[in-house]
Amino acid sequence: RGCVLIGAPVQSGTGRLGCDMGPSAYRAAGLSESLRDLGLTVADAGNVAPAPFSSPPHPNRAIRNLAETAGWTLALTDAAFRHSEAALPIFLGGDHSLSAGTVAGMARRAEREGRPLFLLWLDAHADLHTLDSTTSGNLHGVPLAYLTGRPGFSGYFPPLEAALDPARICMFGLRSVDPAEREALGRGVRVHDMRDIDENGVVAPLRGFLREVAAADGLLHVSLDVDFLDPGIAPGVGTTVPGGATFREAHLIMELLHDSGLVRSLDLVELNPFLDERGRTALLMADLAASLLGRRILDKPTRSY
Ligand code: DIR
Ligand code: MN
Ligand code: MN
Ligand code: MN
Repeated sequence: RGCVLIGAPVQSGTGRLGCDMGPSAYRAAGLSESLRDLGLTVADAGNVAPAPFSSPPHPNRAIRNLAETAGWTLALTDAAFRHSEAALPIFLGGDHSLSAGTVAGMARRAEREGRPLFLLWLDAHADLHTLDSTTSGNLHGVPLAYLTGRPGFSGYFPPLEAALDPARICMFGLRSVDPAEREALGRGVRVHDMRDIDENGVVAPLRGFLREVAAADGLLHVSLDVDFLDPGIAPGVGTTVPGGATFREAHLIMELLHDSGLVRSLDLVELNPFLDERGRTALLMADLAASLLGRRILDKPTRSY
């Protein structure tokens, strides 16, 4: 199975412009070439465009770009489903609202194969706001509430075909949670926040989750938010939070994921090239993708970030 790159220049879900340059930055960082060097077949499907969608005005006046974000969700659900049949899709974001679509499309793929979908969410944030609870109005904060079937999305977002069971979601890197998201976190999501990573590392917790995915014969989708990483190594994102994952913690997660053979699809989200320093965050994210797809330390190109 080869890979297919799919650009998702979504920025309707964030308060800052620049995420629409993400797909270009990954291409300029040589992502295709790095994956080809691993012996993989790599296609580039170009960029997706949002589908037309009309949402009525929402009573929460803080929300911005609702119809546009819903249109992206619709288009990306379709793209994820289509491109995941024969290849491993890598979605080049774009802000994290795009995962409402990519994960919904992978849920349809899993359904089609009669297997459960599991989700690994690597992020400083829980992204569990509903349309009613978001106070920032930035829809990159809502995809997991939509995907788990929380109330209030009906009529505003495309209808969800199958809600994801929170017990099949595993988060790593959490360190910024809004009060309204805390209660939703209690619904069975498996959470390894930064305190947990500091104390226990990433290996045992991740292996535990991967064992469950394997035992259920599941499909695994990985959603990697740039702000999972410490801002010192990944400055190219609009919502930096101190105390993030280190270079080796992040690569080790990717290396373990590769060894598991369970990953079926990947999002690279929240890169804002306008805030980056000479492409270093784009290069790091591209290198993490390469580790997930099989690059080992001894194969690594020498690079200074
Ligand atoms: C905050 C920040 N929880 C919000 N969220 C995200 O605006 O809802 N930042 N996702 O990346
Ligand atoms: Mn996020
Ligand atoms: Mn985040
Ligand atoms: Mn975000």
